Amino acid sequence: MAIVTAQRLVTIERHIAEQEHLHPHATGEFSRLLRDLMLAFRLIAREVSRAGLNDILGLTGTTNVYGEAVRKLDAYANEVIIRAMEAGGHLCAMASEESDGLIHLPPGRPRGKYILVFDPLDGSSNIDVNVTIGTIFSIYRRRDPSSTTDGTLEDLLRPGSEQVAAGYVCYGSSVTLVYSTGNGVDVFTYDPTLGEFFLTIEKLRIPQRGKQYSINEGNAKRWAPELQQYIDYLKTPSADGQRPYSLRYVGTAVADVHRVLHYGGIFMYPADRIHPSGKLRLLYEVNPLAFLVEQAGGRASDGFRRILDIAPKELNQRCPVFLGSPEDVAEAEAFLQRRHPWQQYSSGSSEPTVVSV
Ligand code: AHM
Ligand code: MG
Repeated sequence: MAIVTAQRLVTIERHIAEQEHLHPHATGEFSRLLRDLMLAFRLIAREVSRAGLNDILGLTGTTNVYGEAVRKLDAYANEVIIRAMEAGGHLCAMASEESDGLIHLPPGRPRGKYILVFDPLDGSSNIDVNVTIGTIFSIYRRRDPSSTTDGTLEDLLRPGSEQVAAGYVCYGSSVTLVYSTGNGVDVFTYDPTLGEFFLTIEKLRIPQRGKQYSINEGNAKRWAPELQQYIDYLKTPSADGQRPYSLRYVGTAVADVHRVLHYGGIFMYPADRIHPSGKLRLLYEVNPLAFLVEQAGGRASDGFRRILDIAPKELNQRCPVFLGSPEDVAEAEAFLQRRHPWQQYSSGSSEPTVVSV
């Protein structure tokens, strides 16, 4: 089945303008914010595609051919987003996984009503080996929209259900932008020769169930027994052919979730004995990805509750993650909460047998 569903030739600019017209009272501020963000993504995409060349082109000294200081790619991405967004007048606050605390906006510029939270380059361990990495972003409206002062920490510490938009850019075999303003999920593919993102999938829907699971299985010995049992279940062949599932794990959340959004299945970064809240950060990574998954018809949970309902207490808070096809995530929850009928059976044999008690 062809993945591309868009029938119209629509650039991201036109798409943003069309969305704005759906809201007769829109001031254009949100659209301008998105356009500034797209510029930052274009700049990062350009640099990511040249990542491996820095050494041989002699760009790892103090300055590059343009006379600019050369930075590590994640620091570069962080700086580009801050520079593209800080003076636009649309934001009152920003926070990044790469920066400590709130990012201060320059003095003497107007403050807008939006807040931007981002992970500039997700999948840092994959940067140097040409494996897919991503940028994740999330946009909130400030608590008091009439205020003209800097946003505060309280403006940022909000449940993910209050996001007005979220998305990511996936720097893979092509560059893809996936985003939602709460009206479904649209996918754009970047043409580097034109510098344009074109709509390639309109209103992406995640399959109800998949056949792939995604988790760092190297941590298995540290997991709760309920999770070990769930993964064991996924690997046990079933009579209907639905199982065993295949394992896919890139180690870049953006890439793993991107695949799950298209093919279905489940992505997990659970708690374990060493990491009681998992590894991924609620504000920077988990909430935007959870928002997209729900907008595509999927489910996002920490194993016991809906992720988008969690009220964060601090910027760097971590959160266990189970997200993807609704049936798969509901099944994982049933295992973790000891509600799954299979738990009455022993694991380890291809045909479940009743455990004797
Ligand atoms: P990062 O923000 O330092 O890149 O870490 C987050 C990444 C996620 O993209 C990915 O899902 C996870 O770390 C992989 O972690 P692990 O190597 O423990 O499997
Ligand atoms: Mg990250």
